[in-house]
Amino acid sequence: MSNITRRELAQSLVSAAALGAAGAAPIRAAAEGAPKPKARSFPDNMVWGCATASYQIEGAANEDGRGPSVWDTFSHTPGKVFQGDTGDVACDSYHRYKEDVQLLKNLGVKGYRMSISWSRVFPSGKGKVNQKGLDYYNRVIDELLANGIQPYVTLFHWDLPQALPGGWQSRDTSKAFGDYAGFMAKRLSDRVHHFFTINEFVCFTDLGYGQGKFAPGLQLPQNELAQVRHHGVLAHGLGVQAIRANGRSGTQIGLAENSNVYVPVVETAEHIAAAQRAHRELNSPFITAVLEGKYIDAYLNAMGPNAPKVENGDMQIIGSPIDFVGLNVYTPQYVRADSSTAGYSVIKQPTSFPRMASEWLSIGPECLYWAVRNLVDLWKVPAVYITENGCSADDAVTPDGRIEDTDRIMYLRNHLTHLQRAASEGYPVKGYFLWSLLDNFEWADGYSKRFGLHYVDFKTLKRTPKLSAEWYRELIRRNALV
Ligand code: PNW
Repeated sequence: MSNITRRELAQSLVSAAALGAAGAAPIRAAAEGAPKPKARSFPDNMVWGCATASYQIEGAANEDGRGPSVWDTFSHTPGKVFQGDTGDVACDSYHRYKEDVQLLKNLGVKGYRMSISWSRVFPSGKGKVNQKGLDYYNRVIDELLANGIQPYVTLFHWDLPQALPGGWQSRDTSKAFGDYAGFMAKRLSDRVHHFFTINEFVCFTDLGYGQGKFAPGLQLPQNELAQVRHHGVLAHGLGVQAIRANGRSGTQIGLAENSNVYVPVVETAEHIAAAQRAHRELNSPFITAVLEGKYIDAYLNAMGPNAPKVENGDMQIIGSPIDFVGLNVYTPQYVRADSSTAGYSVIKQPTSFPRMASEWLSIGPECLYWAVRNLVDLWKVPAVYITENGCSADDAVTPDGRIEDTDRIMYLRNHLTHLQRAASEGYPVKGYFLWSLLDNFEWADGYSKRFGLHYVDFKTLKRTPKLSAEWYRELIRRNALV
């Protein structure tokens, strides 16, 4: 106390008094129904939306000529997915897509992020096209547009055609992805203006081929895993080039990536710089490689003899210019500056750190702000979409059929407060896609974890809007925090 001078104390009292005087007016104005102060608003052209993915919602796994994907094989392998759940039926969106478009319309969203099942369109991953599979996506896209909703299309959300030999261990899969991406751009870019090449590299590479928790369930040694990652980013680059070559001019191309988000422990210059450095170095196999067109020394040194084998021209392909970056943001990692060689360290979360219903989903809403800020400060990205954010919750149905998910609203409200901060500081936030429209097949957790704004009864497939759907509709209507 004695270190605070009288002058400082007096000054803070003066400013508190001034705030009090100025503060009186807005309180009256709000009570009179005046517009919300700008401080809570989002940019005028903000695209509000919801996100889903093909294998998680479509079902109809064996219909109209769809070929199996690695997730069909994996989910049908005993012991791989919670209680043996599969995506055979999922939310049956294949047949109920019109109803789902009405759910979107009722929310008032401008955009819908959906993914294409590669093996529905190319049952063998390449070669002969399955017209009936393509027709399904034409119907969905036309239905969205007829309801004033723009489709934002992800080309690969983990459901790799089973028929591709070697999966992502093979470089040919990257080439097959490029061909498929070019084909889809040719067929859809008259109506689809935004494409995401690939969703979340780390999940289908490290979780699929390293830890074995996701399809195809392998546990490869480090050098082979590094090659799988390399084929993932190479596929992205080939996809970007193919969409540019085959899509209409003006088609916007990006990816949907879940970079680790490094949050400075305290907002001081040194911790902010440390978090930014961690962001670049600890995301080096993926977003750093894509945006810099190289594997930085931090990655190559860490991998040593296990570093990926890179062919001539690969890095240029991987670094092909993109129009925007999509970020899937769920959890924070806290970083502080220190005197180690790296100059920073990532702090272990205490066991009491709050979480949502999924074990991995710790709650640190400021991660939404730092995800955007680190990305844009590091690489001057011109446009950012939040392509996923949302949470699992222990949703219960009341006797009169309501789902009062106040915890999900808490999660979303707090995250969006930090997105609003990023936008109001001038970071180029263009849109937000909430994960997810519906409860759905949550990968290895099967149907046990619910992320939807709409509750799905997996026996009847009935959809019921949760309280969070009502809340999101109001936020969209105001284009401001609620
Ligand atoms: C993302 N983790 O996956 C996916 O893009 C969605 O398909 C998925 O349903 C959603 O987030 C919710 O999980 C993740 O273990 C899966 O850290 C697992 C993790 C992160 C993201």
